[in-house]
Amino acid sequence: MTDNALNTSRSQEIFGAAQEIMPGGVSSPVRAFKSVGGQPIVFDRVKGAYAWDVDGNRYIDYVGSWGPAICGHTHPEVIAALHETLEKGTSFGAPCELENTLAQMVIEAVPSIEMVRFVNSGTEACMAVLRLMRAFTGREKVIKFEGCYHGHADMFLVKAGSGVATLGLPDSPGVPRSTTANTLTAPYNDLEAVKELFAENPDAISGVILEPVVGNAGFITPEPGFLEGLRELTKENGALLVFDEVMTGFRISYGGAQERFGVTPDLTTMGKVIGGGLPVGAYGGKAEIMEMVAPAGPMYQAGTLSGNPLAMTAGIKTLELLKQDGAYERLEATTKRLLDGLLECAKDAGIPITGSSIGGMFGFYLCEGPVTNFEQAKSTDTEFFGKLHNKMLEKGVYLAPSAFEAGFTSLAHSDADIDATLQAFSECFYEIK
Ligand code: KE4
Repeated sequence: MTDNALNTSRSQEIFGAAQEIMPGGVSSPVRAFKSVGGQPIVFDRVKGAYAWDVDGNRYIDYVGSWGPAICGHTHPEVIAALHETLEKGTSFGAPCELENTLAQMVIEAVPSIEMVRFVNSGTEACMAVLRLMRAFTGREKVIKFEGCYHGHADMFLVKAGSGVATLGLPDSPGVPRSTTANTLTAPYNDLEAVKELFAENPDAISGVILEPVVGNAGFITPEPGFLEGLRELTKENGALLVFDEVMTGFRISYGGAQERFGVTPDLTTMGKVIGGGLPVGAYGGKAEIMEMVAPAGPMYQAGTLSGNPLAMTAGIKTLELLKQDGAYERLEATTKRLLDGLLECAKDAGIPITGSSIGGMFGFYLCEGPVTNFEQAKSTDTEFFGKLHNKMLEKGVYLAPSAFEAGFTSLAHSDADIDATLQAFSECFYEIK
């Protein structure tokens, strides 16, 4: 990979205009490159493992639209299926058999899910699942973990990860104290802290919600016994265990983290991959609990575009591709080769680094490690990461524009792409240090 300053004049022109008409020039904060500096790259098109910007520069893409592009961008079979559905309509606002098809696939794949409701984003799924936790248990408090991100609904914007951590927002303005008073937090991987919260709030906690692998504070895996311990603690206290698998669902295995780690929650939220690049979120779990959701039960939740045929089609085709033999073995091998190579490049250059990967997601911190919770994650060298991010762009590699985000591979990333990426990392580490 040769080092060359990128021509991004068209990106700068478009992003400059965007900032005049949209807050920060983006539709979602993390895209604004605030924490890595420099100007966001304006995408023109994507295909497979690659993205091209409006100036014609090509990048190997490790964001993949933040998870959905797990089969590679614009997979021909997904596009063909979408064209077919398009002819019949994009949204009905009425029942459609495609919803049955995707629901059946999700139920067959995910151990905790006997019944599922589709929504339009991970945020909606997490909002609804919290309401369901409260409706089912009659309790108002919820435990979340520092650094975990469950979308931008008020009650979750407490010590959240992703863009909140990236932008250093302590707790967003506009969130009433009365709303977050019922949100209790604990350090990730700290079972004792969870035990204490249950002891301090007897019969008041509806449940515990967590990312079973944290992808919104960088990349933090559960310590042995952590998920199992939460399963026991919630059962002992008459509370629900909820896995937010918006990111890990169909990403770290076909059955998600709950299949991979063998711990079955009561409820699960999903998103990203199950929409195959179109807006889909979902929440599901035991039928006994899900039957509370209107119109089967009294807990209200609704959505104009929920379950629309176009989004269902993209999700169905994406899961069909992922079900094919060898898909996850290939995804795992690609991601592990990338991460192992990255750690080696940094160590060769004498750069402190720690990191790991599971299935099609990975993450690293520029510090000695280990990193088992958000507090430790904050010791990563964000300044070095900013320089690394910018230099990798110059070398044609697009990493998540934040030190507090996971990275994503796809079935389209080739060995040559991984080799080129590792070459770029190695050059960058020596150029920056
Ligand atoms: P959305 O509302 O963005 O579809 O999903 C919210 C959400 C919920 N739960 C988890 C575990 C998530 O990772 C997310 C969204 N993830 C971020 C990336 N870290 C979306 C990117 C963005 O905010 O632009």
